[in-house]
Amino acid sequence: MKILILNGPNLNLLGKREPEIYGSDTFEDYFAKLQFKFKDLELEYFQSNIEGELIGKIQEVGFSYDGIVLNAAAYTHTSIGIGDAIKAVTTPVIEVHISNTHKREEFRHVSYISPVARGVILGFGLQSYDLAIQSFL
Ligand code: CA2
Repeated sequence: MKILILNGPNLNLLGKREPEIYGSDTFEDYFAKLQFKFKDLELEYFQSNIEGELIGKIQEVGFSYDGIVLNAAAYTHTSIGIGDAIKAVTTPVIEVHISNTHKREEFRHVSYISPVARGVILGFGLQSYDLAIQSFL
């Protein structure tokens, strides 16, 4: 089973800035733990700060992979383009967030991903990604 973990803008700063909100692990460290835990899965990780690159990656894998775990970060709240890409592909997408966006500013309560995602997992820290992977098993 092939699953892509796709992270959006600024998530490359995980573990380096704002640990009180996002924790102190880098995503690379956490990804290694996921690969160890889910040895039978082919996990791939891609991060970009560029909306078009995220859309390109969704199109690239979206007809062949078994799942996409997507944290579109700030683009969650703005990107009709990412929402349209998810709608256009056949691979199911689970939307994840590290923080509980509903406990935060009102602009984070809106998601262009949720209406086209298979499901949404948020507020469990990095464990949100683990839970999303489990939903494909
Ligand atoms: O809680 C989440 O996972 C978010 O997707 C994170 C986004 C935010 O815009 C969403 O509303 C919720 C922000 C990602 C920024 O990540 C940073 C990590 C470390 C330091 C600074 C930013």
